[in-house]
Amino acid sequence: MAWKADFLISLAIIVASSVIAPVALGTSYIVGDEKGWALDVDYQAWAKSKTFYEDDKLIFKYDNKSHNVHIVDEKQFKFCEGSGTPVLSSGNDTVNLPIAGRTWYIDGVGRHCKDRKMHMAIDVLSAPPSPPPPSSSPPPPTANSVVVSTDHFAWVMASIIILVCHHWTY
Ligand SMILES: [Cu+2]
Repeated sequence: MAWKADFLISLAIIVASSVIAPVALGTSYIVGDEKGWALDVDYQAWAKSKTFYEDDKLIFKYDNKSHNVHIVDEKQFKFCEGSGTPVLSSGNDTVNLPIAGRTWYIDGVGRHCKDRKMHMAIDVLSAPPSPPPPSSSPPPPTANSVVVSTDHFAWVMASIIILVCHHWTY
C-alpha cells in the first residue's frame, strides 16, 4: 500500500504546481517613504536609492491644500514649469510606470519646486526578464506555453481520474 501514499503525494505536488503560477506584479513605492511628498526632502537621492522597473507604481502622499504633483517633461522639470501639464491633486495619487525611460515630477505650488526640492526625475528600467529589442530576439514562445499548460492540465485530470478509479477499485 506504500505505493498508494507515494502516488497521493506526487498527485498533491502536481496539483499544487498547477495552481501556483508565477505572478508578475509591479512594486509600489511611496514617494519619500514616510515623509511623503513634502517640503525639503531630497527626492533625487530618494529616487537614486531605488531601482524602478516597468509596471512599478509611484504613490504620492501629501497634504493637497499645500501641494500637488505635475507630470512634466525634461525642460519643464529644469525650469520648474508645470503649467499646462497633467496635474494630480487628490493627496494620495498613484502613478503607473508602464514604460522604460525617464519621467519627471514637480510640485506646482508656489516655489516648492524651485526652492523646496519638490522635484524628482525617475529612471524606469525594462523588467529584468523581458527580452532585448524585438528586432534581435525570436518571437516569444506563446504557442508553446499554451500547449505545455494544456498538456499539464490534461496530466492533472488524468491523475485525478486514475486516483478516483483506484479508490473505487480497492
Ligand atoms: Cu508643494
